[in-house]
Amino acid sequence: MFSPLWLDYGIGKSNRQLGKLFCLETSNILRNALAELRLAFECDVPDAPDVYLLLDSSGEEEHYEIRYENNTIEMLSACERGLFYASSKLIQLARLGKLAPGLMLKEGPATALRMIDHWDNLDGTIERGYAGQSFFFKDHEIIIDERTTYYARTLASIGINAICFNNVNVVKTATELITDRYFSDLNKLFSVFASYGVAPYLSLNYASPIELGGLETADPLDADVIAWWDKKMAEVFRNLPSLGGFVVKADSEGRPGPFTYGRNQAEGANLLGRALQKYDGKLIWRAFVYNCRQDWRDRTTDRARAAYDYFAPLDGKFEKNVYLQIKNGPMDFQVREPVSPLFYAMDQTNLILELQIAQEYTGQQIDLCYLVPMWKEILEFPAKPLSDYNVRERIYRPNAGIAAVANTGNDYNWCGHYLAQANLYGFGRLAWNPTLTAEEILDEWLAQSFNLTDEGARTIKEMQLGSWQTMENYTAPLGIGWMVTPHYHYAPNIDGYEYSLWGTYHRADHEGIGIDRTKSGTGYASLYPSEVHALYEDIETCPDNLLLFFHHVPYTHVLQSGKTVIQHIYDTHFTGLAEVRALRERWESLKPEMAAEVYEHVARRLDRQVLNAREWCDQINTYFYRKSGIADQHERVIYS
Ligand code: GCV
Repeated sequence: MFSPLWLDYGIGKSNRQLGKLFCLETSNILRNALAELRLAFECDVPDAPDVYLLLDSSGEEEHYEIRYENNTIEMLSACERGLFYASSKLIQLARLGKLAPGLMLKEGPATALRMIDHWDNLDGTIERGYAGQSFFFKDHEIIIDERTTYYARTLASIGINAICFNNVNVVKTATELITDRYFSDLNKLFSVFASYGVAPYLSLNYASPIELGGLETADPLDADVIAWWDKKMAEVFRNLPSLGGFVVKADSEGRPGPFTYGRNQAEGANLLGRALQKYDGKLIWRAFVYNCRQDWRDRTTDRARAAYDYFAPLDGKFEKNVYLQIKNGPMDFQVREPVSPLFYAMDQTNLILELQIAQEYTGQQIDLCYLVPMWKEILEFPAKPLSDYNVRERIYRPNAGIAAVANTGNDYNWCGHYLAQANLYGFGRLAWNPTLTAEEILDEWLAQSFNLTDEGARTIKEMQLGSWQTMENYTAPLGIGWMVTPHYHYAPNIDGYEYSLWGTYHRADHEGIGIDRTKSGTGYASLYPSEVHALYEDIETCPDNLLLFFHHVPYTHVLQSGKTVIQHIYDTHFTGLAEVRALRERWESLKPEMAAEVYEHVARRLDRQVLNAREWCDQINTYFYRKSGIADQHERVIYS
């Protein structure tokens, strides 16, 4: 069994009655839309409004209209998926107490592809999974059970329209997902998701021609390789007709790719893009390409530059069905990073923004961290008047999209932490409508997830809203990132990555800290459009929260806040720890109104967060006190 997430229709305003439901067409998606309405409303009630689900080819794909007048509710859309979304909206409005005669609503998603990426392995483990094991794979077999349908419903309820099931690190049996070993079970799995309008995708091993086909090469320009993929795609789509396409991680962290053969990333991606075109398939190619065998002594190679250097010169060179998926920042889902400069350099390429709902570096669903405020900042960067050209404008348009690494597993509560469910909900809602505020999203989620008093809802909302800033306070300071336990990425280890191969350094010595990414350093800052470049290049204008990402400064450097770097480090860490302790205390007030299981579960997570924050606070403060020899102005306890 499992927690209902936000689909417990017993929660929310209770006066929910409809008359008859009419739908002239029939299909799996429409049947599921009707089933959803029947679950959420008491139907066939005399005098209650009748509901019509109507396909109307005049509208835009996935958009819908709801009209409630003369005791009739009409829902119109050009496609079946749109009618499912309209039904979900009707349910949401009713649960929030906002469904009333006179309602006229026209809505549609802001971007075409709204995707969830699972990093599930076929043995049942999940890479960077913090909520149990996979509910798609176990012991190299595919699982189809009550969670399958429930999850498809859940995703569709927030407008997600694509899912990739397996880890982008495709190894061992996962390579065989495109063989007849798995076709039959995959087809069953896919049809569940397709019946909710969620297009199924798989991650692909670039070396498949070698590993499956027995060829000696996977060179994208080799005629035998091209022929092998053509034949393979014919076989795959014959067996998996609902497949939306593939996601590929190539030339990254040990995965094979075109670089092995002296080919560039466009040549590598286009091989697969072309093979997919006949089937209307999409090829999603990840831009997370960098040298993960760097020498820490080398100060000229900058991991932050890598994706830009590889991909920006290739703008306009990708096939029309190839999508480039770019992580939000140039490093890797840190609590604070600048936005990747690639978003401003590839106007002629289909782009997907990749976020991570899984909290790999942001508390692993043990620590509370509501990520929607971070995602909103990313989407809106750079703010006007700095530039008209923000990330949102690049990805909320046709032939573009937004994807995120899932935070779900087979834990009872799906997400490891009950309050981390808000991140899954928030991702879907933001993908649909980026103008929603972080608060509005929480209001919706709370009203559909728990029966709370106004005070209870306000408490959780405030806890969630401040949680990202709190985490930034008690972890790596001023945009420097990392300082985590290598490999696991939870808990502090300040020098853990300092002498490693991964290109993730803080360069702290007794005088100062930070990476010089200006023209006197790696030059990374110059990869941004000119106004943004100027902002970051100049130590006086560089925002405090990214200062150490762009500049190496003495501990005595005075920030825009008026504090020195060292005093900022001490202050934010003491504050962060105090904030986490306050979160733990605030949670006590929820005890009378939360189900005991939920209350206890979150309380235990917050206990662990207090320990984690204390460790971060003390280790960071001690480390920098030892390095700098500068005392805390407020003489708080620093364990020297
Ligand atoms: C799937 C980071 C993670 C890896 C992940 C990789 C990626 O490096 O730590 O576990 O691998 O990102 O996004 O491909």
